[in-house]
Amino acid sequence: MEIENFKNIDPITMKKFLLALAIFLVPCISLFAKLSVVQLRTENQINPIGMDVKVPRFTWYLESEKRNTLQKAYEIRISTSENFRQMLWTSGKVESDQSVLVEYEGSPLESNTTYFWQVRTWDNHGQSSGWSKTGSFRTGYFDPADWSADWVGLGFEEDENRSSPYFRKEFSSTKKIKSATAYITARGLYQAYLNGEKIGDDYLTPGWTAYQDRIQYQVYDVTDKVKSKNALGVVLGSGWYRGYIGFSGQKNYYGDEISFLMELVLEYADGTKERILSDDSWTCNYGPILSADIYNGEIYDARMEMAGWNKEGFNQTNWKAVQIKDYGYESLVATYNEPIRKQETFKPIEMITTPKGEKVLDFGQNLVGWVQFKVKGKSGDKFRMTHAEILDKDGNFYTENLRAAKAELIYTLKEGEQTYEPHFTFFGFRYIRIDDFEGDIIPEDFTAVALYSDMEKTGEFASSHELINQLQHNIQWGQRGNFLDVPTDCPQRDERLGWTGDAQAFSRTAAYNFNVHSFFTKWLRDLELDQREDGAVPFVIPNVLGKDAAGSAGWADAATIIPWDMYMVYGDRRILEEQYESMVNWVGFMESNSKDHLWNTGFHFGDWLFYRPDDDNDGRAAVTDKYLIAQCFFAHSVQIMIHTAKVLGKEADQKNYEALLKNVKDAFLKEYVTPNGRLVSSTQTAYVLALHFDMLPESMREDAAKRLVENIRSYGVHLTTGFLGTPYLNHVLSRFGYDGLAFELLLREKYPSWLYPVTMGATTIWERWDGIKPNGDVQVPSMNSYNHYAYGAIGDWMYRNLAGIDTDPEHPGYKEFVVKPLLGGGFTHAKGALDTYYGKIVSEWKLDNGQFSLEVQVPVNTRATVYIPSTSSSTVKENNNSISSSQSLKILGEENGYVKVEIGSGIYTFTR
Ligand code: RAM
Repeated sequence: MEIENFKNIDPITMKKFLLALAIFLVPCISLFAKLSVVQLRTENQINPIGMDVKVPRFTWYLESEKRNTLQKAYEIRISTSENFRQMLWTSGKVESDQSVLVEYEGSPLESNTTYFWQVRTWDNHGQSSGWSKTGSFRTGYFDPADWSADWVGLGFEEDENRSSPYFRKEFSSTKKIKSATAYITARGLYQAYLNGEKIGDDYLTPGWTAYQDRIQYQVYDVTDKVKSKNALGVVLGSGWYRGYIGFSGQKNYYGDEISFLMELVLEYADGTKERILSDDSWTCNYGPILSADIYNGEIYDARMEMAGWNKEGFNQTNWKAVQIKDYGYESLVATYNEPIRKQETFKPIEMITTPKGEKVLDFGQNLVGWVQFKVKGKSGDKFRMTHAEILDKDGNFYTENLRAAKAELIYTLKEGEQTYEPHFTFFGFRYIRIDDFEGDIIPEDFTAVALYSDMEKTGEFASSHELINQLQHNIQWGQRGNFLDVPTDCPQRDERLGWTGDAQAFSRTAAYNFNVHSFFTKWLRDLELDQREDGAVPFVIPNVLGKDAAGSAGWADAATIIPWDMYMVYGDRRILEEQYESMVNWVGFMESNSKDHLWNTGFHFGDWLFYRPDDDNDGRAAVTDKYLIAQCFFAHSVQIMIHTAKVLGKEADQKNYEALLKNVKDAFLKEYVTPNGRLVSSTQTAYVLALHFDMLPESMREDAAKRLVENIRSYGVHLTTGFLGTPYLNHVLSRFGYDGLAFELLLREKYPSWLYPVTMGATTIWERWDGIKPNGDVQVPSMNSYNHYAYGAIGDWMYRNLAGIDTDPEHPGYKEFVVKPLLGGGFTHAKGALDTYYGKIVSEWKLDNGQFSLEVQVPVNTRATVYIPSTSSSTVKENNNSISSSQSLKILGEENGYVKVEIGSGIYTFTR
C-alpha cells in the first residue's frame, strides 16, 4: 500500500491493520528484547509447594543476546496475590550483581500460604528486563501446632507377613473450591488416593530421613480432584521404617508399627476453610498386597483387589476401625529435596532361554526401579519374577550377589487381562526371570521403569572416544540408580545404604551430572542428626548400623567435603553455615582422638577395594597404611575448615585451624615420610593423597609425583587405587604435568581400569575393578555389586580437565569460571556442558584434520577465563578475527602452551 493512500483508508480497515501490526510486533518485541529474566527458583526449585524454609532464597538467570552482559541491579517483589496488588515485600532497586540465592528480607512468612514473586533487572549496557514472569511458592506448616490430624494405624492385629493395610474415608464438600492441598506423611511408606486417583506422581514417599529425629511430609495440590462427594484412600508399606534394613537381617529399626498422617486443606471460594483429617473416622482393611519389603519385593494377589475401595460409594461393611497413635508432630519437616519419580522406561531388548531353561527378559540397561506388566490368565495362576543384574558365564540368571535380598515379585492372577506395578519396593536389575508362568510371555507387555530422585539433569559430557562415552553413560546411570532419596552404595543387595565414603568420593562428579543441591542439603541434615555426640560421623546416613559404626577416615569426612563441594558448585553459603557445627564436631573428633596431632586410633575402611592380585607373593597388593590415610583426610578436613571459616568470616576459628593444619602435617611428615621423601606405604593412593592434600613441603612434591608415576608404570601402566585414592588420581597426575599418563590410565582397557567393565558390556559402574574376570568368573559374590557409583568419580576429571570446565573457587557457583580444555590421548573432540544457576556453560573442542576449534558458551552475569591451546596469541582467532583486535575479550597472556583470555557472556568460537 502506498503511503499517500493511507489517509483514504476507512477506520475499520485501519483498525484491522493496526491490530495485525500489533499481533506481528508483540512477539517481535519480545524476540528482540535485550535482557530477560528466566528460571525463577525458590530454594533451588521452580514453584515449589510445601516449603518450610522461613527465609527462602531466590535465584534467576538472565538472557541477553549482547556479549559481556552483567547484572548491575535487581528488584524483587513478593505478594500473596497473583496480580501484585498488595506487596508483602519489595527489595527496592538493589545495586548488585547477585542473581543466585538472594535472601528474602520481608516480614515473616505464614504457614500454608501461596506467595508470588517477580524480579526485574538492569544490566551494564543500560538495558532493563522489565518484570519477569511470575514465580511462586507455597509454604508448608512451619509449626507443629499447625497440625491437627491424628496418626492413624491398623485397628486389628497384624498378620505375620505384614500385609499392606488399606485405609479409607469419605467426605463431601458442597461449596465452591478455591484450592485443595493435601499434607501427607507416614511412618513406613504410603501411597494416597483421592477419588480413585493417586495423589502426586512421587513414589516411595515420604522418603528416608533420620526418622528418629525427623520425617518429611509431602504437600500436593489436589484442587482439580475434589468433587462434591469424595473418598480418600491410603495404602501403607513397611519401607525403611520397619522393613528389613542393613545386612544383618534386622528389621523394625525405627519402630514396629506403621501409620500415616494426612490433612486435606480445602479453601472455599467464599473465603472459609475446612480440613479433612486422618482420625478415628477412617476405616481399614487388608487388600491384595500380601507382603512388601524393600529388599525382598512384593507378594500380590490380584484376586483380593477391592475394586473401588478408594472411590466414593464403596461398600465398606467389613472394614474395621483404625487405631490412633500418639506420635505428635515434633518430628515433622517439609520435604526439601526432589521426590522420587518415574523416569526412563525400557522395553526388553531380548527374550532369552538360558542353558538352564530359565525364561529371562533383558532390558539392556542396569537400572533401578521396577517392572510394569500386562498379563492375561486364569484366576489363581501364579508366577514369580526375580531380578538380576547379570547373567553368569554360562548365560544363566545370576542372583548370588544379591545376598539375602530376595528381590522378587510373586503375583497371583485374577481372571482376564490385568496390569500391575509394585508399590513399596525397588530393584536393581537389568534382567528379570519369570518362573511358573502359564501361557506365553509377551516381551512388549513388560516395561522396566527407572525410579530415582527427580533431580534436574545438568551435565553433558561427550567425546570422540566411544568407550569413554559409554563410561560417561555408566557414570550417569550409576548415579540414577543410587540417588534414590539418599545416596546409596548400591541398589540391589541387602544393603542399599547411604555410605558416606562413597558419597563424598562421588559428590563432585554427581554435581556435574545432575543438580544435587537439594538432594545433598537434605542428606547432610540427616548426617548432622545422626552424628554422634563426640563428633563421630556414622558409616551410613541415615544410620541403621548402630552407634559404634562411625568415625572412619574418608567416610566421615563427607561431613566436611560435601558441604564444601556444594558451596563450590552452587555458591551456597548457607549450607556452610548450617553444617558448620557438624563440620567443627567432626574435625574435633579427629583432634581429640589424636596424640600429638597424629590420628592413629580407631577403625578405618582404608582405601577400600584397592587392587589386590590373587597370588600376591611380591607385595603387589596396593595396601596403604590406614592411619596414613586417616592423617591425610584429617588434614584435608582441617583445610576445608580454614576455607569455610574464611567464607563465614570466623577469623578466630580460621587462625586455630591454620595452626592445627600445620601440626597435622608436621605429624604426618614425622610418622610417614622418610627424610628423602619416601612414604611408608609405597602405593599410588599414599602418594595421591599426600600430593592432593598438600601433605608434603613444596621441595618434596616433584619427587613424590615421580614416585607415583614409577609406581603406576611398575604395574604396567595400571591404577591400583581403591575408593579413596581413585577420585584424585588423575587430578594429581595432571597437576604435576603427567597428563599423558592420566590419559593412558583413562584409556586402559585391561583391568584394573575404568574401561575394563565397559569392554565387558557394563551399563553402570561396578563396585570392583574386576567384578567379572575376563574368563567370566564372578568375583566375591558376597560383595559384588554391578551398580556402585564410587569409581565413577573419574567423571569429575573428564568434565574439569578433558572438557575443562571448572568454577573459580574465589567466585563459586560458576559466577566466574575457567575453561581449559586438555588435548591428548588421541581425542579429537570433547564437549562438556553444564547448566548452572547462571545458565548453560559449554566448552566444546574439536581437532579436525589438525584444525583446532573451541566453542565456549558463557552465561549472562558470569565471566570466564579461557585457555586456548596455542603458544602465541597472534595465531588465535575468535570468530575468524584476530583476538588482538577483539573488543569483546581481554588477552591475559601466554602460559604453558595456552593463550589465556578473559571473556564475558556470549558464544565464542576460537580457532588457531
Ligand atoms: C560396602 C559398601 C560401600 C563401602 C563400605 C565400606 O559394604 O558397599 O560401598 O563404602 O562397604
